[in-house]
Formats: sequence, structure tokens, C-alpha cells
Amino acid sequence: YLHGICAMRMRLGARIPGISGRIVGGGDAPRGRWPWQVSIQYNGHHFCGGSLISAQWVVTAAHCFQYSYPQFIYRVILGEYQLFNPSPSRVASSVRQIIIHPNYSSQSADVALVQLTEPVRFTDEIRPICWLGSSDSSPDNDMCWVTGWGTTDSNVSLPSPKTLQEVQVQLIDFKACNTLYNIDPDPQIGRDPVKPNMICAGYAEGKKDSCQGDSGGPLACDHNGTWFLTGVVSWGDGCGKPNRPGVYIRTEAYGEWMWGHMQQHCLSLERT
Ligand code: 4AZ
Repeated sequence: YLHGICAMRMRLGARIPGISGRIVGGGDAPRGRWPWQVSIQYNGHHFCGGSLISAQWVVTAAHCFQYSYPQFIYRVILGEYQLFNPSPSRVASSVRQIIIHPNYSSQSADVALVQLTEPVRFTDEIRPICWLGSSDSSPDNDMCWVTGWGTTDSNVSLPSPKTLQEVQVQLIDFKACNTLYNIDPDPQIGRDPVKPNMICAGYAEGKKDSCQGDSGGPLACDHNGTWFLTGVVSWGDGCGKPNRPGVYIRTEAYGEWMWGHMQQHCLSLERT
């Protein structure tokens, strides 16, 4: 039953009609198209993206929290569009707790849950994205979108007013992705660096990709008009380079872990 409440919250949002399959070469997102996108900030500075998956939970990358600062130094900004031009829909939330995946080590299980201090009220600009447990079927298309306020190239920051960027990318399964990463492999990364619980997105020719500061943000795929969180921005060999697609945590592989923590929270609410 509690599972059901969470499931209802989960399935509530994320339905946006009328998105066409047109290719956008990476550019300003239309306002309100990605209402689950959050900015995770420290001292007013954006350092990672994230995705709202229920009224009180955000999923992001574990490496965003590699320095173990206390959770109260962070803010999660919801409903934002241009980081340097605060939107009327903007909500800033403090953080109750940060849960790093227990198997996280450098590039593996790079996933974390951030619990907001209070549940956020959903609006047109603040809505959760759906996500799948491992038992559900995968989205049927392989064209997805990655969004964020990260750099537009390695060490090239997004110009003011820092409008949320979007780019359409093609899913590449971990084996095909390793085939690419094994071309002229970087000695520091080695061969077959992409593990089965990761998924890649991008193109062999490069050019469209996520980059620094997009970390933790969503790789969203449209399934019959509903958006699903397929991946979390995790790592890559640079940004937009040929044969080096962006690598994402495959959220499906962590669905049980995510459910477990969110349910635990529901149960403790019920008891108090
Ligand atoms: C980073 O450093 C990073 N091209 C994020 C994404 C990618 C590379 C690096 C993927 O946060």
C-alpha cells in the first residue's frame, strides 16, 4: 500500500504532450520542458544536476558528494530555468539527508539519493520524472535527451544567463560503448571501462554530449508520451569527442535500491 502511494506520486508527473522527434543540436531548452531537472548548489554555486523522482526525493550522482560535507551546506533548486536570472517558479530546498549507494567507488554505482527537508509542491515547472524498477520493460526508443547547466565544452562554462541546455542523444548499450572506448584506448581508462549497469548515450562522431556540471542530471527517454529516467550523468572521456560517448548510470539497475530507501521513509512517516 505504501509502495502504491509512492508509485502514484511517481506516475503522476512527467507526461508532456506534443514533443516531436526533431533533432536539436544542443541548445536552450524551452522553459518548463524538463520540470524534474534540479540544480544542486553550494554557496549559491551550481555544481551538479539531479532529477526529482517524488515530492521529497532527488536522484543524482554519488561523485557529486565525494567530499563529505554535512548536508546542511547544500541547496536543491527546483523549477529553475536560467541560473543567473531566477525564475518566479524557483524553489530552494535544504537537504535532510544524502544517501550514497553502498557500492559506490570512483566510477561504479555512481548514484545517490537526496532527501529534501520538506515535500515540494508540484507545479507546471516542478514535477517528478517516472522511473523503472528492474522488472519493468525498457523504453522502446533509443533517442533520449540529456539536460543540464554544465559546461558547453571541456572547461568552457555556459554563458550568462545560464539557460538550461538540452541535447538529443542516442542510447548505446555497454558492449557497443566498450567497442568505441576500445578504439585508441586512453591508458588511464583502460579497455572495456563500461560496466553492465551503465549505459552510454551520444554518437560515434561525438559532438552531442553531457559535460562537467551536468553530472547527476537526467538522461530522459520518451516512452509513449511519458518521460522515464533512463540514466544519470556519470562520466566520460572528455566531452563530445569521437568514439567517447557520455557514460550514464543505468537507473533500472538501481530501482530496487531507490524504492527501498523511499519506502523506508514512507514507513517512518506512518509511524510518527
Ligand atoms: C564530468 O566531469 C563529466 N561527456 C560529465 C559528463 C561527461 C564527462 C565528464 C560525459 O562531470
